[in-house]
Amino acid sequence: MIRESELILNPDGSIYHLNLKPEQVATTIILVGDQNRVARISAHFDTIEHQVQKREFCTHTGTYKGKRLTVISTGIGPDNIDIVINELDALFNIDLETRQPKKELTSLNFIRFGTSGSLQADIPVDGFVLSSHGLGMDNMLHSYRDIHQVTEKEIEDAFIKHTNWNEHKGRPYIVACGETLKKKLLTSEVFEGITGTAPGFYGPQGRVLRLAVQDSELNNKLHNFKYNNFRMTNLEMETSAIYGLSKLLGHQAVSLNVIIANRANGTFTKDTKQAVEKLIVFGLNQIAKNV
Ligand code: R1P
Repeated sequence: MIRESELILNPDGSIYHLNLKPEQVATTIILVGDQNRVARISAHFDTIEHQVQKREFCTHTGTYKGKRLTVISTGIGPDNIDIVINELDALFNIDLETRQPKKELTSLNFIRFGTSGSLQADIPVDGFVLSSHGLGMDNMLHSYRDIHQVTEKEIEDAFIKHTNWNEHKGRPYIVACGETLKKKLLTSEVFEGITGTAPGFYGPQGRVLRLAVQDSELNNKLHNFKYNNFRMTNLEMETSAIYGLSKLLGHQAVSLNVIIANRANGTFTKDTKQAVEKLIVFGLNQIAKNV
């Protein structure tokens, strides 16, 4: 039995941070960073059956073209992903009455609709990137025991060597996307590659305002890193954590990002709202058709 201090429920029986009960969540879940993006996605739904918000975690569940979907905001960063994926998994795979893991597990689909910075000049602002892998520079996954079962050690070692990675920043971890889900979402208009997940927006992504960074060449090294047919396409703050926890828990995850900044040529999208809207329309249609 999982104790009350470990699996925290609110007085109404909902799970602690997300404020959700099992019947309020669909098995296909869209994850976004920005809480205001949730209503922009559910504005496309045919119906909305449930809405709730606690802190940065805003959730709408409804149907799109007849398919039941949940969209939830994670806020920024891998630490929030730890909360969101664990609590969503618990809603399906732990009996909240008996506080025991269920014998029959439900596998969920997690699809991130995010914004991101491109590391390659030929992946332009307003373009879409599907993350073949999440490359975590954030350390979150190292708190879990069995990560070697889901991480790609050979690519990690090649990356550590290529970047001369500073061990004080912890070992980068790499996890592949959910292959079955990827096949349902990828089209020829989407770039594919390794997405770097950073534990911060400025220094951890090589942005210098007033503080010097530990490795001023890091973004160049990321730009040049290749492994077999894959290169690093983009940088953001959630994908590796989503991929790592999803795989450990037996779920499928794919991250789709629209590029709003191009770090290689210094450009920024003319209209962030429009760029995100384009991704929403593309992503929802792919889900309705194929997932
Ligand atoms: C930083 O501005 C935030 O934007 C990106 C990063 O991953 C980080 O969360 O994604 P979202 O627009 O999905 O939040």
